[in-house]
Amino acid sequence: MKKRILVTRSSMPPLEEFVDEIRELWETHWLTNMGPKHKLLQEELCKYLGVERIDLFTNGHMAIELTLQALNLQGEVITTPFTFASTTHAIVRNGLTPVFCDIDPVTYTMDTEKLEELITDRTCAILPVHVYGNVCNVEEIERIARKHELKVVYDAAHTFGETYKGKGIGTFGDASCFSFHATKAFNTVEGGAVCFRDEKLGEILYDLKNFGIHGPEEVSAVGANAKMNELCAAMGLCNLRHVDAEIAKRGKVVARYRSHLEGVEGLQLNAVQPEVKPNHAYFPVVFEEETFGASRNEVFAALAAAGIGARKYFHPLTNTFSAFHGAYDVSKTPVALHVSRRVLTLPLYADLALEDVDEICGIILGCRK
Ligand code: T4K
Repeated sequence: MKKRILVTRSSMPPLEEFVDEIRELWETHWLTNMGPKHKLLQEELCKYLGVERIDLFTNGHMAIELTLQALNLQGEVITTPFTFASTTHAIVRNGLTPVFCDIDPVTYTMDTEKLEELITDRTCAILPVHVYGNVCNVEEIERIARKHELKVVYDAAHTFGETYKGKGIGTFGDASCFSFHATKAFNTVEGGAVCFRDEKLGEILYDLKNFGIHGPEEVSAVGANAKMNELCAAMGLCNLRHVDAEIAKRGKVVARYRSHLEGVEGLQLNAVQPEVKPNHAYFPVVFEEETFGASRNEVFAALAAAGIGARKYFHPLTNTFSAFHGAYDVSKTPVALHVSRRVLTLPLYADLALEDVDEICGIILGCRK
């Protein structure tokens, strides 16, 4: 059966608004390489995200990969395997060694109780993930990083617009890397950004995203091409005007899911973090077969049969990818393994009809034996 409801659907501005936004590009012929739209989006995002410094990239992955390169790291980076391929790939593609810390069973973010024991004299950085928009234990990570003089780079791909204790989420760590992919709460079609503390780091990042070109006659680093183009920046400028409304609509969808699923035995819904202003990026549910009466895979199949495309974000764990040829011992991250075998991310986007949520929940609850 053809899927009628997918796990998400890109937010898009009214077509006329986008056409108006890009009209001047047809006059100037300036399409990329840090043009006026790029500059304006940077300024607008600094205000919206409550950060001082930001740079834009082609995508969230290059934001992470080039940040690690810019920090000139060597050795081991402590991270979590309960994430998208990008996080671990960014480490490995920099010639660094990922060391996997287990996750907290409630927030699915790095379990800071297990972090310090993984630090060795080869550790250079920590790369925690605010997975599903759940904010990591930033205070404890900061304390441990300071004590051991480690860099902290957050994978903030899922946390656009969130605040923790009133502070923009991009203000934590040495850098925070956002994704503006089409599937995210805020998108620039493809895109990403790095918020950073140190101006020097920003200067290096700026060069690295443009081949390492430092001046008209100087190439001082082996960079990549990771510049956000003007059409993507224009999409960002339009989407930014609507993002609060889109997030509010997502919040209504989440509330409807909770009205059906909260308190059902054997289901663990995503944590509500009282000090976080959420962006409702994802709606993950963990299914405990013994108490719920159906497994994650059974629910997944029942939804698929009804044309509903839930996703197993994040399964498999990155430390089990065949790309790594068994290099990592998954038994060291048992909580992550437990969650990844049981989690299903339910459809969530601004215009998802509440009646569709009712139907999805009906199918889920109907799976119980
Ligand atoms: N770190 C983390 C923790 C991440 O989750 C990600 C990306 C990154 C880093 C890297 O950021 P980017 O380099 O991607 O900016 C999707 C996204 O491609 C990816 O951005 C995202 N995480 C990941 C969790 O999900 P897929 O393979 O599941 O995408 P796909 O093509 O199956 O799309 C999912 C659904 O979204 C579709 O069923 C329908 C909808 N959709 C998709 C596209 C492409 C749209 O409505 N419009 C679209 O244009 O990876």
